[in-house]
Amino acid sequence: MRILILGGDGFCGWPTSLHLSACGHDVDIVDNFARRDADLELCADSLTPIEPLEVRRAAWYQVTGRDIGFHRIDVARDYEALLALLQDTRPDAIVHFAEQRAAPYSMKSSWHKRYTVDNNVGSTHNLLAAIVEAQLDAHVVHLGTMGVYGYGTAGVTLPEGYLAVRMDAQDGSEVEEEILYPVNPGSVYHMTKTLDQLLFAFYAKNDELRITDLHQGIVWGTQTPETGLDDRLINRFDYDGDYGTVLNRFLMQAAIGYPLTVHGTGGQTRAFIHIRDTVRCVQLAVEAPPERGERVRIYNQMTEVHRVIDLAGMIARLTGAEIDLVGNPRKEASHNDLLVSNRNLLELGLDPVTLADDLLQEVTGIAERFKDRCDRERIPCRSRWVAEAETDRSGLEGDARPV
Ligand code: NAD
Ligand code: USQ
Repeated sequence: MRILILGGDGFCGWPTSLHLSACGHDVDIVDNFARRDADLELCADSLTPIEPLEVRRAAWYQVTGRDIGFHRIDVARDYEALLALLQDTRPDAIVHFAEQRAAPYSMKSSWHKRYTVDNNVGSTHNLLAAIVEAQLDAHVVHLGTMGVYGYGTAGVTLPEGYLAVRMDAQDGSEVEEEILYPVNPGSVYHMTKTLDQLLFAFYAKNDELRITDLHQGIVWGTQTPETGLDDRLINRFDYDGDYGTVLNRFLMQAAIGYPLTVHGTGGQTRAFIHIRDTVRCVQLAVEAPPERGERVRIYNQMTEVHRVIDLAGMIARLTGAEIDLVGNPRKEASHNDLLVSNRNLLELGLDPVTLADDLLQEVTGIAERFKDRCDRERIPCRSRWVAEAETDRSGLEGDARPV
């Protein structure tokens, strides 16, 4: 298959590009390096030393003899370039990772809120409109989030995207319908993913676009079999207070002897998946496309559910790290239950990597190896969901990214 990977230079996109290329597909990456720019803005860097994309692509060619194409396009803003690329390459599938994905980053200031909405909703809508204009029958595989559902399931197992509801009709009969599961986003970032869902539902209905939306949990781990082939292919590892996600942050904190930063009581329960399973799930979804005219397929892309405090406990037991219960910068429930169905991907053949299999190897393999690259100043989460004081707006006017 010919596959475009939008956002193919990112944490999930890069290993997915390599994996799909290794599976024999013809892969082209589209990226505007917004994520690398955010590192500069935040004075943060990946714990792992990631190479420029040109070096990554050359290394992949050297190691495997396989070429991965690249097109520098801002999917949210360069509509004409995106359209021309679709018309030119006519891909069979398009994997869409090209969004601003950090909840804390999306809550930093009004600039970051507006950027996240414009970028994410703009990217998704440009892609859908361009597919229609190019008269293309490409299957769109989008990376969504478990966070569209919210995390309070009141003892109910979260279904995969749709909820069966019964309503009373005027004639006294009962009508049953399946609707999109009611959304309950917890950040501006998560809200953009709920807006994406509506765009997908409309274009699947109106234009019969073939779309799979993967509601992914928190991704942990770093390497995949392909990124491990050569140091120049290494994947990024975010640990800073904006982009670092909880489990990878704890792994790195344990490696450098920094007390594990549990927000509040740590009763927050979330869904997790290892990066090796992310790339495999995307492959499974790409290779099993829906029919034209089908409603959007929604899969819950997660493999395990854990409370934050339990994760901290597990890592503390493995490494002797201390646990620090810090004030929660977010507006979120202090504890919740979470039950999730992930039957669809299991039925397609997913065989999950579990924390029990891989946690220690991840601490010693990556966090320990690169711990000297860590800047401790970047660890605290400084982005607040609700402003404590008036936001400093200096330098945030217009479209310029704050520096
Ligand atoms: P990332 O920030 O590492 O990668 C995103 C990539 O998209 C970056 O390379 C960035 O430069 C690019 N990009 C952003 N806006 C773009 C635009 N307008 N035009 C072109 N390129 C653009 O993020 P990630 O962790 O790889 O996440 C990828 C996707 O998966 C996101 O949509 C995210 O919401 C979703 N997801 C991630 C996680 C996670 O834990 N990392 C969990 C669930 C869902
Ligand atoms: N948390 C801590 N300590 C930390 C960091 C986070 O206790 O040092 C807590 C947070 O308060 C939150 C939970 O851990 O309760 C998860 O936070 P996170 O930063 O690991 O994940 P989140 O903000 O939800 O976002 C990440 C990805 C996002 C993806 C989402 C999937 O950045 O792209 O959509 O996970 S999900 O959480 O399932 O919605």
